Amino acid sequence: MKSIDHFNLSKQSQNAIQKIALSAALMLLAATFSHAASLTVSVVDKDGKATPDAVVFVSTSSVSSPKNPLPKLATVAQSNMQFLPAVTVVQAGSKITFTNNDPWDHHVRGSAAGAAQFGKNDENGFTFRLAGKSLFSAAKSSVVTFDKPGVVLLGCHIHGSMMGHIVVSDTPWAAKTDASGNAVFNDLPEGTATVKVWHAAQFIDLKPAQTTLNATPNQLKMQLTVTPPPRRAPAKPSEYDKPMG
Ligand SMILES: [Cu+2]
Repeated sequence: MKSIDHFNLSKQSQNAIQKIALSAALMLLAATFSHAASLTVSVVDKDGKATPDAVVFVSTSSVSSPKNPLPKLATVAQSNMQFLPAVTVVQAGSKITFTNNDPWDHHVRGSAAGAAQFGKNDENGFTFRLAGKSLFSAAKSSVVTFDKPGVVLLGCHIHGSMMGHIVVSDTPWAAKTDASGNAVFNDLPEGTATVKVWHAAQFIDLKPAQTTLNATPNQLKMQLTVTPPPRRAPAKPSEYDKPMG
C-alpha cells in the first residue's frame, strides 16, 4: 500500500511539473508569435496613381522567414502576344516553366534588366524558341532555373512589344503590388526594416525607406519618380509574324 501511495504522490507531482512545463512552453510560443508585424506598402507613380506590378522587398533586422515563402516553381505563359503574368516574383533557385499558348511561334529571351542588359557578357542570358500550339499538339514548354537574385527582362525576337520580368528576390520578404498598388506583409518581425521598391519603368533605383515595425498595423507609401506607360492591349500579329503553311 505504501508503495502505491508513494506512486500516486509521485504521479501528482509529475503532473504538476508537466503543467508548469506546458504553460512555460505556451508562454514562450506566445512571446515568439506575438512579435509579428504587418506592413502594407502602397506604391504610387509620379502622379500619385496606384501602381500595380511593382515589387516591394523588405529586409528585416532580425532573421526570420515568412509563413508563406516565395514560390520555387512558377509558370509564365505566352498568350495573346503577352508574357502572363507580366511580373513574376520568386526566390533564388526557382524553376520557371514558359508555355506558348499562342498558335504562332515565340521566343523567350532572358537578359539582366536595367543597365546590365547593355553589357556584353550576360551570364544570366538565355534564349529559346517555342513553336506555336496547333489543334493537334499540346502547348510547347521549356523550363529555366533562376539561380541568382536579380531582375531578368523577358522579350521575344519576333514580337518587339512583348515584355515581361522575372524578379529573383534576395530577401524572403518580397511581394508584387496588386491592382490597388498595395503589397501586404502579415508576419514580419518587429524592429527596424529597410523597404525597397522595384518597377519595370523605374530605371533609376528609388531610395530605400527605413522604417520601424511595431505590433500595430504599419503603413508605408512609396512613390515612383516616373509614370509607367499603360500596358499594351493584346495585339494581333501581322501576317508576316504567323508561321507559314
Ligand atoms: Cu513572340
